[in-house]
Amino acid sequence: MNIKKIKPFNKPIYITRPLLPKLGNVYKKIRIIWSSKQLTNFGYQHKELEKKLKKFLKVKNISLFCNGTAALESACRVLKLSGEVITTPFTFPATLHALYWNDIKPVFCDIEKDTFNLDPSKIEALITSKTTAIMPVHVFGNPCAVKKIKRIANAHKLKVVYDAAHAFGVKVNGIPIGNFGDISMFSFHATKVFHSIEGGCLTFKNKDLKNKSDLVKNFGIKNEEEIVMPGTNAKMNEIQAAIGILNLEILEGEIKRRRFLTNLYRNRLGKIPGITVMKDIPGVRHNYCYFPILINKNKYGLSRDGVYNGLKKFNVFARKYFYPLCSHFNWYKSLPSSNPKNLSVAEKIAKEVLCLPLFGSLKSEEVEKICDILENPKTLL
Ligand code: T4K
Repeated sequence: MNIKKIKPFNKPIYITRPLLPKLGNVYKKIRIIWSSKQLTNFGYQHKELEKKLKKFLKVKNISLFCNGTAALESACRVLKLSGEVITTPFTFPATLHALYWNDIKPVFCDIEKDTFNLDPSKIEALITSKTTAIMPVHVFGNPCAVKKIKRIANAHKLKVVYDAAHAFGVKVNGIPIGNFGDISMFSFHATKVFHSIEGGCLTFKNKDLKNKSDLVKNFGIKNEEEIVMPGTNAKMNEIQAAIGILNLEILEGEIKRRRFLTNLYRNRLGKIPGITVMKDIPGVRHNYCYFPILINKNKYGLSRDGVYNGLKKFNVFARKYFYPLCSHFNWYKSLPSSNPKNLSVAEKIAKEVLCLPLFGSLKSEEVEKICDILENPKTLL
């Protein structure tokens, strides 16, 4: 096969670029905030965003946060989780950090090879008398096996906290994803499909959990004279909330564009031996937050790391989400559940996965060119 001569991109192509509302609309919002002089502590923008998100996510209760990590840490606190929590090693470090800062020991469970999510058939064997909860992650926005996880949690009286950082706007058989488990956490970081620069939220069925969570994020202050619990400061400010409101208005266009680009990638890369692309799951409304591929070194002729480094020469900055596994962190690697033998699927996927650039302002020609580069592994050498 002839190797096509392909020139590097003349500007870096990153894994993502943030959704940006029109600057004129941002100015208008800033003018309103400036004239109100209320910059944080539950002002008008905060209230508006909370109302709009509750409607958009179709959840009973919601509490906004300054970021997703603080939200997840607070979720553990309001549920009083302790002892051991069963979770996945194939996630961003923040999932595990939320447990660490609550003095909770993670128990790592292997993942499914098709969704990269916690494998429900392996959860029960890990439950002990110390287990208080399951913390699954909807990795890359693919929903976890929510029904099976619910059945296991009910049978063993465990709480379920979903790390839904990637899953904003996802639905399972018409049910918006924030309705599963006791609590779900969404991240609104600039790299997410929907964002407020930094930010996040918790969603709950139980109003009491929302009330507690509203207290926890504001130092435990009930009123000027009553501090009812030890809290933290994890509030979303007015500028974050205003950006969230503006981005919510343009989100559908972003998801539509990402779906188009995802299909462009899938049509081209799905035909290349050694490259596996993920498919849409029947009954799921996806948000197309990431475009992960798996690279089988033997069949493709080049390793994942070879592709990652090769793409850099073309000014393409793909990311190895999620490598290394969290079970490899120094402070976790000696746990019995970190034994690679018990995490064989996660170990394999972490070595093969690569997320390619995907964002609304990415051009079709840029996706086509990335596919041209990947079509022949020798191009990457
Ligand atoms: N749980 C899960 C499963 C998560 O994935 C995350 C966060 C969390 C919990 C915690 O939620 P937060 O506390 O963050 O709300 C990024 C994000 O910082 C992080 O939010 C995200 N997951 C993770 C998957 O990705 P990095 O270290 O890879 O980001 P960084 O700075 O290398 O950015 C990636 C690329 O994005 C850059 O190369 C360029 C582009 N970019 C980035 C930023 C920040 C921009 O174009 N503009 C920007 O402002 O972690």
